[in-house]
Parts: sequence; structure tokens; C-alpha cells
Amino acid sequence: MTTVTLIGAPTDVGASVLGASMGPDALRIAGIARALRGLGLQVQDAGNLHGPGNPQALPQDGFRHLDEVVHWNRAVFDAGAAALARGELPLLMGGDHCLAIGSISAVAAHCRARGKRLKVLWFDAHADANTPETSPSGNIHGMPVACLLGHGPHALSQLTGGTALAAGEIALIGVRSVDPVEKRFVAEHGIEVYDMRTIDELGMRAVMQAALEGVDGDTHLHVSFDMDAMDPSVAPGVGTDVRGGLTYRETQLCMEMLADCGCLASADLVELNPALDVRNQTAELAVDLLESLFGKSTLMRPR
Ligand code: B3U
Ligand code: MN
Ligand code: MN
Repeated sequence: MTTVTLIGAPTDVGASVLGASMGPDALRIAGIARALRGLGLQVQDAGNLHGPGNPQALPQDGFRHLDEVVHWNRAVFDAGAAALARGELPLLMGGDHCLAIGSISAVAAHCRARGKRLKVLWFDAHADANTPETSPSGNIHGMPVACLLGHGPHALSQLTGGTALAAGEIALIGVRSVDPVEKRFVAEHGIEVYDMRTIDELGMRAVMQAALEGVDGDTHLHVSFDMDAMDPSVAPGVGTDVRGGLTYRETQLCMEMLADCGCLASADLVELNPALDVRNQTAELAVDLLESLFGKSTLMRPR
């Protein structure tokens, strides 16, 4: 039976809006462990990682809080790598999205050592593909995709001594806010992107079928879910909301199709900001979606 290991990373050092640091506890209060145990999974809560506070400093050389971001990502890397080495499924509870640099670097190293194929599905309103040279804000949560592809501050883009991902190993889904230079980055790297227009035109089923093409029993599937991928009308508890996002139904279908493919081996749930939420509804929504991701279905389904 799969053991899911919950790893809390209570920090918002990569963001400018404060509050994502409370994400792990909001997920616990919404019953994340109980919900997943209810599906028959073994769940262990590894507690929260520790790291520096948020200095709330101004950007320097195009980024803010690099030392703090590196510290948190090293901790996330170590915890993720240890869980993967024990054969567990690490579920990172953020925290802001800069933490995916550590979690996905751990996944990539794990896959390289075992000759496994890797596919990362990155759900987000944003492309998160800025570099210190192009970022309008200096916030590192707008840079993890670029860092994972080898661009950006050396300490992050080479967290494990090499580049974590090849462009063909990641697909972005739900994107609708992309800075002008990010557009060029995404195009030049040939990154697979399913923006909201594509989802409107093709429908979520066709989009997920395309995103999961080639994902098979030899593939490690990592889902990095930024809560701002969803429409703010259903997910108000995020720091950088953008209207026109994924609906509840579209996201449920995504999660169900991911569960059906049977390849999920690690995940991030990030950018939940309880300070901006209403009665913890965005955390409850996240738990609801995670249940579907881990196999909850309305009816018995033929396999
Ligand atoms: N692209 C903008 C905004 C942003 C990206 N990710 C988030 N916000 N959460 C930036 O600052 O890089
Ligand atoms: Mn993001
Ligand atoms: Mn985002």
C-alpha cells in the first residue's frame, strides 16, 4: 500500500504577499490526513520543516530573499529525497511555489538514479518562468520553472549540482497571466503549455489526454498544484489571484484523470494563503481535490 508522507513547508519567502506560510496548518485543519486515510491510504504527517523567517526585504540584483529561499529549498529537497528513498509518496504542503524547486529537484534526482521517465504537470495561473533579469517583482515564486530548467540564480538552478529538468519533462496547465519576456522563454524552450484558451477550446478532457500522452508504468508523475490555477470565485485564498481560472468541475476531472492513470508518485500543493481565505474554504477545496487525485470516485469505475 502506498504511504503518503505529508511534508509541511511553512514559508512565504518567495512571495510578496504574506500568508502562504500558514498553508500547511490550514490543510491539516481541513482534514488532509483524515481524508486520505479514508481512501485506504497509509498517511504519515512528517510535521513542518524549519527555516528562516521572511525578512520582507526589497529586491537586490533582481530577486528577493535568495538565501532564505535556498535554505528552505534545501530542507524540502532533503525531506522529499528521504521520503522517495523510503518508497513513499511525498506530498509537499506549501508554502509558496518557490518550494517546488526543492521538491522537483529531489524527484528528478530520484528518477535519474533509477532510469525512470519523469513528467511534471504544473497547474498555475502563471508560467513561473521569470529569471532575475526578467522578473517584474523579484519574487522567486515567479521563477521556479526557469530555475528547474537551469536558468536563474546558480544556487537554485543547480540546487543539486546540475539542471533538474529538460523542457520536454514539464507541461503547464491553466496559465493565463504571462509576463512579456516569459512568453519568449516559454516559446524558445518549447515548453508544453495548455493555457486557459486551449482549455476553453478543447475542453479539459482532451487537454489532460494530451498532457498525459506517453505517461506509462515507467513514468514518475509529479503534480505541482498552485491553488491560483483555479478561479478565484472558488479559491479566494491565494496571494496572486487571476480571474478566468479553472472551474471546480474542470479541476475535479483533471484530478480524476490523473488518478486513473495510476502513475502519481509525488505532488506539491502550494500558494494556499489562509490570511486571504474565507472560512478555510480554499483549504477545504484543496483537500477535496486531493481526495480525487488519490482515487476517490463517485461510482465504482471499470478499470
Ligand atoms: N509573473 C509575476 C507574477 C507572479 C508569478 N507567480 C506568481 N505571481 N504567483 C512575477 O512576479 O514573476
Ligand atoms: Mn506558481
Ligand atoms: Mn501562480
